[in-house]
Amino acid sequence: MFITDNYETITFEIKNGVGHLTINREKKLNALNSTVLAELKKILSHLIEEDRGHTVKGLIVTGAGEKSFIAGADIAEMQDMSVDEGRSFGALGQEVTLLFESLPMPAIACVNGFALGGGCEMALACDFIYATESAVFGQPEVKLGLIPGFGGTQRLSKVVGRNRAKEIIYTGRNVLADEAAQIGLTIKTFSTKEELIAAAEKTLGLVQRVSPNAVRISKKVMNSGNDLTNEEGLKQELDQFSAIFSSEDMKEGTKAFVEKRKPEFTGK
Ligand code: CO8
Repeated sequence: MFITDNYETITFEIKNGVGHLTINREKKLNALNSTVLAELKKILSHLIEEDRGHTVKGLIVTGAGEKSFIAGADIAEMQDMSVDEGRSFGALGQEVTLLFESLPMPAIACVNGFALGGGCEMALACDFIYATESAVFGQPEVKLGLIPGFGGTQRLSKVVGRNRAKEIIYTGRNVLADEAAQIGLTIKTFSTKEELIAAAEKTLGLVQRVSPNAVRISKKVMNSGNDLTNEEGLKQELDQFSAIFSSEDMKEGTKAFVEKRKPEFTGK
């Protein structure tokens, strides 16, 4: 039985093999407080350690309502934190971003409205971002006397380039949907939230036709290669490329091609 139960601040449902994970604090524009982060940690850990891609073949991450994906970490909760409490809060947020990257299946951030601060950082931890024309990205932490604490100082540079990331972080300015697409922060833009979700479902439907094992290993090599030199990354690719020759999916995929039939992948 899959855990879809008893969350206070998130919802999780599975449709056609795709998990729909929604941050559900609409009145607070889905701001990330400790409860949201703890619940995200719980569901993501379950997907990694228990489900392991058996039931959930892809993940769509959204915010409840029409106005906001996630408007950042909860400022009201942060305002009275001590140094130690700030560290624990930052560590929990970072842990959640690492869990997104460790998922065995692709995760698409579907951004409708505000993706500010910790919201932009959660989207950056997903595999890629689809957005609506109403999307507003930004790292406004400096306006609060803070810095990005859920990975923004590291991941934003890797997606849009270091100097552009510096300009965005030093000014705290908004990045609207057109610019986000132009700088590669998002890869597709849609008019409505319905179209956005339908497109993400379609993409994850395509992913379900290929080898889950090959997708999982591609994700692992691409994510870890991001932090390696070219030479180290290529070595890791070669190690995984050769190891995959012992997989059932590789035997089935190549055999099916030669026999001119559709492959039946098991994910092993
Ligand atoms: N935290 C807490 N509450 C929030 C947040 C937030 N980030 N964003 C919105 N809300 C609440 C508002 O307080 C308001 O609550 P209430 O109705 O009870 O007064 C409700 O959501 C609706 O918001 P607004 O009335 O402000 O809606 P507007 O449409 O007028 O404005 C904005 C929308 C522009 C998005 C505005 O709400 C805003 O500026 N929000 C804050 C954006 C921001 O600065 N985000 C970054 C936060 S810092 C961060 O994310 C750091 C991450 C790393 C932390 C590491 C810690 C160690």
